[in-house]
Parts: sequence; structure tokens; C-alpha cells
Amino acid sequence: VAITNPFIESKLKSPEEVALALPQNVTLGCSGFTPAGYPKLIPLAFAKRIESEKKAGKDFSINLYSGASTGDELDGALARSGALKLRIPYQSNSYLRNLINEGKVDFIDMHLSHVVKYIEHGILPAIDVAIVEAVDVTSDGRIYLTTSSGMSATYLLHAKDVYVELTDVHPQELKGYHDIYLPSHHSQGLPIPILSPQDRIGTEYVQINPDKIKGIVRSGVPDSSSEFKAPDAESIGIADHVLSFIQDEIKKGRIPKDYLPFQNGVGNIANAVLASMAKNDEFHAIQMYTEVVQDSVFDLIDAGKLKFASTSALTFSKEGLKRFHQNISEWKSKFVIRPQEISNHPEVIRRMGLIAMNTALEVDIYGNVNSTHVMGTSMMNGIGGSGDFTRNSHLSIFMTPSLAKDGNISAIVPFVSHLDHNEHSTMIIVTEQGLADLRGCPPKKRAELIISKCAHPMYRDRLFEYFETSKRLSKGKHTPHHLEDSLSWHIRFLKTGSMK
Ligand code: 0RQ
Repeated sequence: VAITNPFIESKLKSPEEVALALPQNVTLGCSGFTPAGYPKLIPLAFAKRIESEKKAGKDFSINLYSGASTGDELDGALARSGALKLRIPYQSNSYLRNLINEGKVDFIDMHLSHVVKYIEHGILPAIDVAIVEAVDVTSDGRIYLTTSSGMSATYLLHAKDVYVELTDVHPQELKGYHDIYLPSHHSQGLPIPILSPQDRIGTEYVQINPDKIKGIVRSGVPDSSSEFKAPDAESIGIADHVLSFIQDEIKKGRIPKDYLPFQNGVGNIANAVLASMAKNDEFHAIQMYTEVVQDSVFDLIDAGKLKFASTSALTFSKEGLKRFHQNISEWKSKFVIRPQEISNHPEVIRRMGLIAMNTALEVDIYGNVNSTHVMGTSMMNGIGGSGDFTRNSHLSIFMTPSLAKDGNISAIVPFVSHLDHNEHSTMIIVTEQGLADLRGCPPKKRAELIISKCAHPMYRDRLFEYFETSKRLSKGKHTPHHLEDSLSWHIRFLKTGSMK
């Protein structure tokens, strides 16, 4: 049953009415995080309006800010309208990605934990309009968000005008999952009082001035969800290396027996690690302090192993969402959804001593990691939270299959073509071939470990050859490189379609 109250009734509008009220030059702050809880109907109607009015010679210009990636109804539709000029801080929409890589849309690829400060300090163009998805709105201005928190609270507070897509896709029991705590609360230098993943320190809603709410649109459209693939052999291989490494660290007394909380990135490999943890008898009572929870969390729940998960978004498949809804009251004790400033906050990450597990596109022989730029120049998705977690966790693990594109790309390269996570922050590199523990190793030892443990046999000898030549010819012998050749593998790929 759709939620209602006199305030909601007084604000109801059609998506088209809202679209007509939006300025031609506008900075939009939208809800949404990987792609959970983003607005759909208003952006689609806005894109339609832009298309028809552009024919009459009107110009539009949109800056679009969100938490992280959103669905096609927002990113895709506004990108296709031709009006999108600037996007922050993370995206994964193929149409938008192409525009960014054609140089037609500016994209600022940011650490997710930095976005709030950039907005509050006016470093980026100020938010004009916030559009958020919610399950309830009260007359005194309480907004109950849906399956993500992301940047929504900050955008709601800073926008001049607010529009809400009030969805009936989720039951009202979703209220209570959020813990909204804003950075202004700790501007006096006080610590963020989160000592373990389940600690709640804020409110279940975002409180704003109700006068700012200029319209409410009813919606019954679910998030576009990516279907969950069963882990493949490579991902399972990577997961096995990671899990036996963690068990070994426990034996050495570096990780307590009841573990440290895990942060887990997005995608197949990240999912495979959790699926393998669920099956592995050595693992029990898992805690997560992460930014995205995906369907793989159900494996842990089914195995009775999920103690608690703190996240900024619940991104479920269609089937996953059904399960979530069936258990929504009971699981309130298992999950909390936090603003990305808090889910990704260095202070909290370092205090809890997380085990961070993220995916690399490529890794070089010294352990520098590229997670964002294909062949050094084309944006994939963005750094997202991977840097927040890598730099500040107790253990930073990077995972990647050793090969991409049918073996035409080696994920282990002489030199990364773009740098996101440098050798000072990365600790453990894993491919299906093996695991390299780089901690405490000087550069040349790192190179030996990465090439021998992680590179695919197809490229291993050539990497050693590069390393030997570098040691011979490099002026500096600390981190030897043969600079003329260091990017030759990428150049070969760009010219011939293969690094072979
Ligand atoms: O190409 O899509 O054409 O098949 O890259 O690779 O192996 O499917 O891996 O989906 O996990 O994505 C790093 C992009 C990995 C992701 C990245 C090609 C490969 C494939 C995808 P196709 P996979 P995933 C939490 C933490 C940064 C943000 C982050 C990411 C496609 O994990 O965006 O970690 N990370 N956030 O074929 C060229 C290479 C390649 C390559 C793989 N070396 N060169 N192409 N591919 N290696 C989330 C948030 O922060 C919100």
C-alpha cells in the first residue's frame, strides 16, 4: 500500500511537471549508489523535455552528482540527452563512459570519502536541486531513504530545491536501516564514535526544512539490477588464495581468531570471495564494514555466518531483493546503511583495522595498481572507494585474473599505464596463479614475487626478461626500469590488439 499523509498529498506532482520546473542550467545532486536507490522517473522526464526543447533551439547544461554509479534511467538518459556536462564522482554506464572517453563529458574521478567536503567547501559547483528516492516523507521534513545512503543527506541539505521520488517498491520496514550521521557533527575534531560495524550514531532519516520540498512524485519502478553470476573457476582460484592467506595470518597472530571486519569491492571476484568464505569451515561470524553489499551476502546468511554488515548500499538482484523484502524486519539487526562519508571514513577504517579486498585492472611488477584507466587513457568506472579502503585498512588485498581479453592482455605489466594505488599502499596481490605478499619487501624482491607468483605463464618469462634488462640498464638500481620499454606492452596492444 502506497504511503500517504496530507503533506505528501499536497506536494504530489507528475514527473513531467517536475521536469518542467527544473532550470536549463542546473547542478543536480541525486541519490544512488552502485546502482541502488537512485531516482528514475524525474530524470527520464527531464531527458524527454530536453530532447523536445532542444529542437526548438533551447540549450541545457547539467552537472550530475550522485553517491556512486546509478542506473540507465539517470546516467544513461541524461547522457543521451546531450546536456550532461560534468559528472562526479563514479559511474559505470556504458553510454556515459563512451562520452567521457570521447572527451564530450567532464568526469571528476574522486575518492568517495572526499565528496562531502568538496560540496560543503564550495570547491565544486553548488547543488541547485536534489532528487532522491525515498520510502516516506513527513510534514516536518524527515526523508526516509531507500536502499542507499551515499551522498543523499549532503545533497538534500545543500540543495535549494528538493524533489522526492516516493517509491512503493520497498516495504515501510526499510525505515530503520539507515544511520544518518553527517560530517558537521565532527567538525569540532571529535572522533566519529563508531567502534564496531554495528554501532549506530545518527538518525534513521535525513532531516531537512520541509519548505525546500517542491514536489513529490510517486514511483513503483525498481532499481535496474545486475544479475548475479555464479563464480567462475578463476574467481574461485583467487578466493582460495585469499582465504588460505587470511587463515595463515590468523595462525601468525596478526589477525584475531574472530577476524577483523571485511571490506569487499564490487564484481565477480569480490562475490566469489564471500561465496567461498560461506563454504569454508574455517570461517564463521563474519563482519563487514564496506560500501556495497551484493547478493553474495546471502551465501553468508544461509551458512549462518553473517554477524553484521555496515554498508552505504544494498545492491541486490531481482531475486536478491525478493529475499531481502521477505526478511526485512528480521534482518534489521544484521545491516546498517551509512552515508559514504562514514562508510569510507579513514578514521573508522583504520580504527577497526579492516581487511580490504578490491579488484585491479592491472598491476605492475613493483605492486602499483591501476583500477580505473584501460590502456592508461580510457576511464572504466572510477576509483570509487577502493582508495579510501586501500590506504587505511589493516590489510589491503588486490585481486585480478592474470589475463584479460582472451589472453591478449596481461594484468601483470612492467609499468602501470595509470596509477590509482601506489606501491606504498598495496600489500597483497592475488591472481588465480598465486598470491604475492609484498609487505616488508624492497622493490626488487616485490618484482620477483609478483612475477613468479601472480603472472600468467604465458607472460612470465617476458616479465622476468624486462626485469633483468631493467636491472642491467637502469640508472637507478633501487626500482629498476627500462623506461624506453616500460609501456611497450600497452603500445603493442594498441597497435596490434595483443600484448603477446
Ligand atoms: O571487460 O566488461 O568488456 O568484459 O575490464 O573486468 O574482470 O569483469 O572485473 O567487473 O570486477 O571490474 C577494476 C573495473 C574490475 C572494478 C574493475 C576488462 C575485462 C572486462 C571488467 P568487459 P572484470 P570487474 C567498491 C570498490 C574500481 C572501483 C572499486 C572497478 C572489464 O572492480 O571499477 O574498486 N574498480 N571500488 O575484460 C583492459 C586490463 C583489463 C581489462 C580487465 N588490464 N586492460 N581491460 N579488463 N583487465 C565499489 C565502489 O567504489 C562504488
